[in-house]
Amino acid sequence: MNPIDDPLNPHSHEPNPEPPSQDATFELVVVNGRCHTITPARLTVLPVTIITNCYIVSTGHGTSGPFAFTGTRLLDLIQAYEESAWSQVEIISADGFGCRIQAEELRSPTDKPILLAYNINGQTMSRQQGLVRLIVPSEKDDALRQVKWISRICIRP
Ligand SMILES: Nc1nc2c(c(=O)[nH]1)N[C@H]1C(S)=C(S)[C@@H](COP(=O)(O)O)O[C@H]1N2
Ligand SMILES: [Mo]
Repeated sequence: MNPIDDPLNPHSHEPNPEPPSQDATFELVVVNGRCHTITPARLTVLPVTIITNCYIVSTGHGTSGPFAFTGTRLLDLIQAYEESAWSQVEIISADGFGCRIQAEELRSPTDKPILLAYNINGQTMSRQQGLVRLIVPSEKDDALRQVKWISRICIRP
């Protein structure tokens, strides 16, 4: 694959403004290959985490925020389903965008954890706003890790 087309090696670009579909359900593939269907409603019954004062920092079209995001810690979702040892996780959207996160980063203690967000400023996030959206508060440029419209999460050994 041409590296420029690899969703896990995202490059600076104009973000897609429109979701690839209306359905916010995504697939979670665990290390043994089993696939779980995760709806936003399923996420809301996992432990709730709120992070405030988040900015989406885009070099292309400026900074937006501050936002408060409510969601499930990515680590909490993984721990609810994964029984095998794992070292990294891939988060992919249906418009061919995504990122890879290492276990060490997810496990290191922080008051602003990486989140699968379903609310923004106390309201249900619209599909256009990214439902379900990966929020990586530590990211400071390009917003390349703030993946909108997650369609698949793949946990890797
Ligand atoms: N699925 C998806 N997520 C994405 C993108 C995209 O094109 N597709 N673009 C990224 C980039 S480059 C930016 S700058 C932000 C833009 O976020 P915003 O639409 O909330 O401003 O989304 C990020 N997440
Ligand atoms: Mo961006």
